[in-house]
Amino acid sequence: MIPAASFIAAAGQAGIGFFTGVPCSFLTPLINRTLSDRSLNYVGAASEGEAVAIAAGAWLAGRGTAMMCQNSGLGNAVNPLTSLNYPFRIPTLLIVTWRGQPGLKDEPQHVLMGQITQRLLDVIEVPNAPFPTTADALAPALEQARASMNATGLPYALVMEKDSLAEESLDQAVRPPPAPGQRTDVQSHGDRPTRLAILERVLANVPGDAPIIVTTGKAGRELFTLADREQHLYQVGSMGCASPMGLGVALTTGRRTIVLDGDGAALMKLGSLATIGAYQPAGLLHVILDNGVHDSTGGQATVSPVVDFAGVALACGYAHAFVCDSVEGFAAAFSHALSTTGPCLVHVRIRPGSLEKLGRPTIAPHEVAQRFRSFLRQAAERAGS
Ligand SMILES: Cc1ncc(C[n+]2csc(CCOP(=O)(O)OP(=O)(O)O)c2C)c(N)n1
Repeated sequence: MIPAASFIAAAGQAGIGFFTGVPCSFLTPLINRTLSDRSLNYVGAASEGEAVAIAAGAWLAGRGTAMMCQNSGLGNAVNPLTSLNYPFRIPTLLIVTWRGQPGLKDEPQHVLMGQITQRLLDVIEVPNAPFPTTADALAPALEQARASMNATGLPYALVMEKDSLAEESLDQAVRPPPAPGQRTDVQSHGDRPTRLAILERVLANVPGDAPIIVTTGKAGRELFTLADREQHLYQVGSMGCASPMGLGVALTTGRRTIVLDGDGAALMKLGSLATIGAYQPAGLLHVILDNGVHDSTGGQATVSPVVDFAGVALACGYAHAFVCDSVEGFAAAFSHALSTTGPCLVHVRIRPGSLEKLGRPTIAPHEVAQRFRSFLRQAAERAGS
C-alpha cells in the first residue's frame, strides 16, 4: 500500500501532471488526492471514452497525461483507444482498476471483465503491468511506463488491485454554478446551406492562430479538401470525441480552440457538453454542423430534429449558444462567438450531402498529431505562455 501523494510525485517525475478519468472505489485515494491538490486540476469526465479524448487534447497541447478508470470503463474507452490514440500515436498513462480479479469476491457484473482485463489490454495493444504497491516499486514502474510511451507513442496501463493505496480524505472544491448563458437565434428558415459553404465561412473567419478539431466522416474530408493546414486535426475515428479533445486543448492552452462537430457525433457523446459547461474553458467554440443525418454512412436520420442543442448547451453551462440555418446567419453567429469568452456553441442547421469529389486526408494521422502539437507549441511560444 502506498500513499497517493507518492504515486503523484513519481508520476510528476515521469512528466505526467494532467489527470482525468471516472472514479472507481479502488481508485478513491488517488482521485481524492488529485481533487484535493488544487495544483493538479483533475478533470472529472462523464465517460471513460470522453476522458481518453480529454487527455489526448491535453497531450496535443503539451502535457503528460494519466486517465484513471474502473476496468468496466475500459469498455467505454476502447473506441478512442483504438481509433484515436493508436492511429494518432497519442500516449496516456491508463490507471485501470482490477475489479473482479479472479480469487477476489466481487459483484457479478465485474466477473467477466475481471477475467479479461489484461487480455483486453493486450488485444488492443496497450502494454500493461501491475500498479506498484510498494514505495520501492514506484519509480521503476513509472520509468517503465514513460520509456514505453516514449518508444511507441502509445498508451500504457497500470492495472490496480484492491487496496493498493492508503486511504485519503477528500477536500474537493465546490464548483460554482456558471452564470446563465445567453441564447441568440438567427434562423431565417429558408434553404439550408451545404456543409461546404459553412466550412468555407469558418476558414474565411477563423483566427490564423486557432486550432480546429474536426469530427469523423465527411466533415473532416471536406475541410481537408478545402484546405490542409497545420492547425487542423482531422479526427478520422473516435466518433464524438472532437469536443472532449477540444476541452483538453482549451483547458491546457487557455486559448481559442474551435471544434467542428456533427449532430450524430455530438449525440454520441452528449455528456461532453456537461463536462465542457462545468469546466468552462474560456476559448472553446463548439460548432455543430447539423444535417439531421449520419451523412457519412449513407444518410440515416439522427434524432437531432427533436434536439435543441443550444438549449442543451445552455442548460449545461455554456456561456453563449447560437442557432442559425444560413451562411449569413452562421457568419454573424461565428464572428460574434469569436468575440465572446466562455464555452460557446454555434448550432447550424445544414442540408445533407457533400462534395462529389471528396478527398481524404493524405497525411497519416500520427503526422497530423505531430504537426498539430508543434503548431500549438509554436502558438504558445508566440503568445509568450
Ligand atoms: C464509434 C463509431 N460508430 C460508428 C461509426 C461509423 N460512422 C462514421 S461517420 C458516422 C456518421 C457521423 O454522423 P454525423 O456526426 O452526424 O456527421 P455526418 O456524417 O452527418 O457529417 C458514423 C455512424 C464510427 N466511425 N465510430
